Amino acid sequence: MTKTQSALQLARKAYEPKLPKTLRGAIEVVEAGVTEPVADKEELKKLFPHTYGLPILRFVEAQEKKDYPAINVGILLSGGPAPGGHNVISGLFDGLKKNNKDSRLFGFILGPGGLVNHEYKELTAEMIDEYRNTGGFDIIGTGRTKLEKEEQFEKGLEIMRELNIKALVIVGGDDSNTNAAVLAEYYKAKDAGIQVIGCPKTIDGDLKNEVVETSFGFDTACKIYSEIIGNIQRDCSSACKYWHFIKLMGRSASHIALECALQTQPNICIISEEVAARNMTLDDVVTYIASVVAERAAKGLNFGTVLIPEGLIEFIPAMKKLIAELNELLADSTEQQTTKSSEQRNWVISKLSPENASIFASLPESVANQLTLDRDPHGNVCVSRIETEVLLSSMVGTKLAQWKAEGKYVGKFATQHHFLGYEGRCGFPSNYDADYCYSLGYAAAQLIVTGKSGYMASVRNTVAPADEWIAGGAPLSMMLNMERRRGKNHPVIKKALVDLDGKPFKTFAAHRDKWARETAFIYPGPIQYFGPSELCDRPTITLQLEKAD
Ligand code: FBP
Repeated sequence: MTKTQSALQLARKAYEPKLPKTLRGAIEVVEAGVTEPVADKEELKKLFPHTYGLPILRFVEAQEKKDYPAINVGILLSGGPAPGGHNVISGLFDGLKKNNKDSRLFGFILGPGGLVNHEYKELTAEMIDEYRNTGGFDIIGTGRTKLEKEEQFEKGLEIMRELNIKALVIVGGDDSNTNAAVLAEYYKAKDAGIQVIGCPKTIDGDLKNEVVETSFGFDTACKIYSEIIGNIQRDCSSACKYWHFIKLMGRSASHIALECALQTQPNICIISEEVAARNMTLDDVVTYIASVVAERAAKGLNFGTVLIPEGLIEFIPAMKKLIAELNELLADSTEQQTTKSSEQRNWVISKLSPENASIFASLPESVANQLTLDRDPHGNVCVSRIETEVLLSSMVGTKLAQWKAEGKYVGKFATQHHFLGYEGRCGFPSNYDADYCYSLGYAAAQLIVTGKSGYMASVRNTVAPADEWIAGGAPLSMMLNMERRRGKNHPVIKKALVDLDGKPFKTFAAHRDKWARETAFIYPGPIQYFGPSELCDRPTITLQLEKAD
């Protein structure tokens, strides 16, 4: 039985993603000079002897089309979904077929686990056509298995040899592209004949550098969240009775919160990176929010919006130290931990340093418990499960009650809580993400047919019309540095945090006091897919500001 499809799904099927001019005809590769990683050069040179120092690649129009042999390629989607993944697959498929119609594409099921467990399906034209320009990763699914053990690499090799696969595309965030870098090095060192290409995905927007200007999905997710924030703000300024505390996904970096603030002009937006740079305590953050609430209340405005990045807790310096010690303790500990949460709490307190033990003991029980929950396979705290919006609003409530008793505040403080996360990760990709992802997939195909490995597909200059986008490849090794994970030093791709000297933050900082005092809300409305380019193809404000120079 054919599945019922929505009117938009049917209409989007017909959408033809825009490709850069240089990818449309015959293509040639141009190499720039050798590259170096951002830090820890000597250590990384030793760990990645075969893929260290590769040149940046750029595709240009060629005079004549080259013939490439048919090739079998595998693809896997890794980590959280992000709008546009299906277009990476369709761009890769079309790019491979353009070079040789006998090339084949295999998808590994549920992420890296599918490669290791030999679960796959061949992706045919009919299957891919069903998913063009749709959100989600459901064509093959995704997972967070970390590829780190030699036996996993060997299991992968086994199935790829069986399917005669010569290249593997790993679509993921910083951790998954770290996997891609490690795998590329391993297969090159072994002369296994398998190329590995990464692709920058994550709604978090923290996988970017001089050659990768954004990760796909960030654009759509921010537009979806901004639509919802705008709707909440309109309700807020209609009913005039609630303070809305809105937590936004984004694991570590505050790019999503910042972009949504630029799109919607809330009364308050906390930027974790600023909290860390200013060495702020939890109480400082609470006092700042309470002051804005009190200032507005004095003018009779007992309503407003507060945007909170989900990673905030980890950026408060004292909390960061606590989490680092908890990570080591929970990674190393072989001691039996009891299941009752009060006993678990006491056990943790008894093991922590006195300074961290006292902070841990002072936290509300629910937050303390959330901090000791299982880590993800990469050793990260599952920040999306920590209810920071509830923690902050209750602490603000307590502070305001104190101020009221002291006669410093007169007003009403009623709250609503929201967590915007999963509702933005699988939306229909915006035109920007649909075009960007299709181009990334197409660029990956070109890297593969030209024999490259250890590269991330890259498409730049995306604030310009798609015609002028610059496609190529960025060496994964240039993005690595050494970081402490689960109690040990590991090579990982450096996360791009919000740059406090960058234009997006400075623009926000220049306006936030006005947005706090006044009600200057903006209502972005839903993503537009059909209509004039200025309405439908516009990139994020973050990207526009970053590229404005
Ligand atoms: P990726 O970095 O894998 O793209 O994950 C993004 C993200 O949505 C984060 O914003 C969030 O903290 C996390 O995934 C939630 O993970 P999960 O899907 O496992 O609940």
